[in-house]
Amino acid sequence: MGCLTQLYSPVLVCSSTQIEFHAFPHQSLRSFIVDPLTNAFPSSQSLCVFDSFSTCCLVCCGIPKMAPRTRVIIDTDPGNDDVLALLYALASSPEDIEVLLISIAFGNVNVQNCLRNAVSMFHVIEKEMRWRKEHGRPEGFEALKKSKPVIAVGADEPLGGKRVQAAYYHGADGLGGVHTSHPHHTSPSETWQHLFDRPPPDTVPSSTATTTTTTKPASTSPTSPLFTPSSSPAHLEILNILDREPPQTITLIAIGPLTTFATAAAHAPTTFLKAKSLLVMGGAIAVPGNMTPVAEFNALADPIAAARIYALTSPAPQSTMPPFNPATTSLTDYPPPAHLGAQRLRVVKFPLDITTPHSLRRDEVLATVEPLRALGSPLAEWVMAFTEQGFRTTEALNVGFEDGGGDTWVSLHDPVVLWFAVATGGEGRMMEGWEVVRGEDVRVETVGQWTRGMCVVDGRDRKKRVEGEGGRGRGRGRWRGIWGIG
Ligand SMILES: [Ca+2]
Repeated sequence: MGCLTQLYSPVLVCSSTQIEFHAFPHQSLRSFIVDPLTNAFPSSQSLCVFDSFSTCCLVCCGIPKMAPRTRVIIDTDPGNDDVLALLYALASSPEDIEVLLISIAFGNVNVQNCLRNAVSMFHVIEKEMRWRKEHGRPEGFEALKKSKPVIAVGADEPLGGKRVQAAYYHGADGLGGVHTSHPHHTSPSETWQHLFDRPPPDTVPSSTATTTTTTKPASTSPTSPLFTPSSSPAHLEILNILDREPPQTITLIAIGPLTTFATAAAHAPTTFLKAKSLLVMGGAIAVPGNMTPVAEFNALADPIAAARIYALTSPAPQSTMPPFNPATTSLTDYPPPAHLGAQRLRVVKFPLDITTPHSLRRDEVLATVEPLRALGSPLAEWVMAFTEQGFRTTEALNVGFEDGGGDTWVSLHDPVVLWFAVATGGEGRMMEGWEVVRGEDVRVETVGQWTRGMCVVDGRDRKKRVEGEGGRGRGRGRWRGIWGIG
């Protein structure tokens, strides 16, 4: 079943997580990349490239567009589909979404390559807006124009184990070699290489501080009109925002490994728990993984970070924490529940089960994006370059794509999460037409030789305890406390 997995603060006295599965309107996202670029035509009713997309989806699904604006922090490892997701968010209506911070971390490739891709994306957007203006078209990117996001650099290594990358799919540069094939669209090196240089150590906030007071910009490098670079570590920028904004108003979005969010949570858990919710692309529940037979990439890249984050959905976080090993993680345990307060983290998880079916076909791109490329759109040229590389890689790696051609498709894993954030206000309280199944229990394997990053789903029909019901011994929900596991 295509599903949306939602973990949130469990209602059980036990430590098990609870999950909701939602049927998802698959077809609605198929036009994700098509509509944005098509809508750049002056004939469109939309003033920005992606704005009418969400409206289109909601109309198609018969869902009234009533969600409030979502204020978000996005942690990302760009990456082909990361870039598409970011473009979608930044080109949405400012009434739907405000992107406060883009946190760049390792994942598909190392953090420097991810940073170059993100900064180059803004470089291309700048060129695209200029091109549209020169040709009498709406500039688009209304959310971006209304609110200039901060960009900060986060983790470059997982909390434990070796760094796993997805260069086999995304290319060594993370965007299918676009910096070699289309170097004119790459941000000048002086813009991205030193824009985020850290200040001298004596001006860096203490690693134990919960917040800093201001974003620390680089001093001498040229800046972008479209974003504010920060020289503060991304996890501190995340805590800055959560500290200064009212509780339960900021939605965190993870479309890469969870390392930076886990680091923020470890430094200041009570501040981190001020987040409204955390939307996570990652994991594979009832489908095979895309990196190993059982593991999805983001979960495999840092399962310890994922387990630490998911533990915060429990009233007893320690009971589902990964085994602490000072040799493999520098982060300490969370304080006891009494010190964390009553708030628990609400995690909405988007596993491969629901993201994979949201696909983009080559013939759709050729029919709608190619004409714009031919007219000279910088964005269309850039997007076509790395999506075409994605099609070719898909044909080379997978069974069933031997013939190539227009039927070849790639999945839009990360854009699904941003679509959800825009369409629902991050609430997850959707939606007519969605099926919801509650009460599942999902945990992440952190140490297995062949199962690292696997989502372990307790689908047994054992009875669960309910809130207020006591348990014998170490009994915890269906797990019954075997081996001391909650
Ligand atoms: Ca990603």
